[in-house]
Amino acid sequence: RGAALLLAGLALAGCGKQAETPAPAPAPAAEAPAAPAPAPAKALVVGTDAAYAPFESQDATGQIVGFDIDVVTAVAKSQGVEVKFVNTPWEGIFNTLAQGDRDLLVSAITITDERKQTMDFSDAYFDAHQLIAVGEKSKVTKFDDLKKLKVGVQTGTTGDEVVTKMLGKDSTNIKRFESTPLALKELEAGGVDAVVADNGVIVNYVANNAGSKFKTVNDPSFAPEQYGLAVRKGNAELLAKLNKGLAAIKADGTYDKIYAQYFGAKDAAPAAAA
Ligand code: LYS
Repeated sequence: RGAALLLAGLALAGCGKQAETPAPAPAPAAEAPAAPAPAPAKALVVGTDAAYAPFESQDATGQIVGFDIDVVTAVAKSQGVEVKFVNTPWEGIFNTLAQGDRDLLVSAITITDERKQTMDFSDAYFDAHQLIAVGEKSKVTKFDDLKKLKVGVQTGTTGDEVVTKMLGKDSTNIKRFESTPLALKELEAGGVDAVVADNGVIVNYVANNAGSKFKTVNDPSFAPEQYGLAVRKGNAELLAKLNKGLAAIKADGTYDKIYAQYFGAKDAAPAAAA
């Protein structure tokens, strides 16, 4: 009798085991394709390093805002395309474009011959130049005065380039930061004597951080720079659209409106024409 119970138990256990491994449920039949209405065009993915106010930054709610964002949004609207902005760290931003993770980049990117080797640029949409930020009591009056000082820059920027040229490639006095605000924070903390970065972002920082006690120093040796939208090398179709859009928003006053919102009214000179 004991053996019979044992057998019964084994049989049950066997059943249980079987029940534990049911055959996989058949996958639900694929939905029949929807009516052949044209699918809405996929939004262009726009990479931007949102740590560069007033060009691109995150507001209190985490939304990406700024001059660059408004310009690209207006360009896209004029061309009837959707855009989606994705916060993308500066270091590696060009790779995200090359690899196809982003369709275009807007990030206060200076058009340079070196970058043109690996990407294509739209017509210029903004004029810029380097600017020096120093403590308000600093004796620095020109770029040359930085030669023996500790200088903060954002890695891989045109600011990094000019400072590297001035101080020498192997200078241990160059402190490289992931973002320009971090470099400026370090200037505030006294860890560097100066920061060299784009004029717009330095002027904005000084204006919004009264406690920073900085002054700015310009130098005639700083070359004029121009920002462009970057697309993958050879993406002529998108490039043409962007240039058409830029021309349209410049022609209809949209660009000037956006510009005035961030930088005040432009002077009468038709300098906006790229
Ligand atoms: N315009 C400079 C450059 O292209 C600085 C860009 C930094 C953007 N976060 O190198």
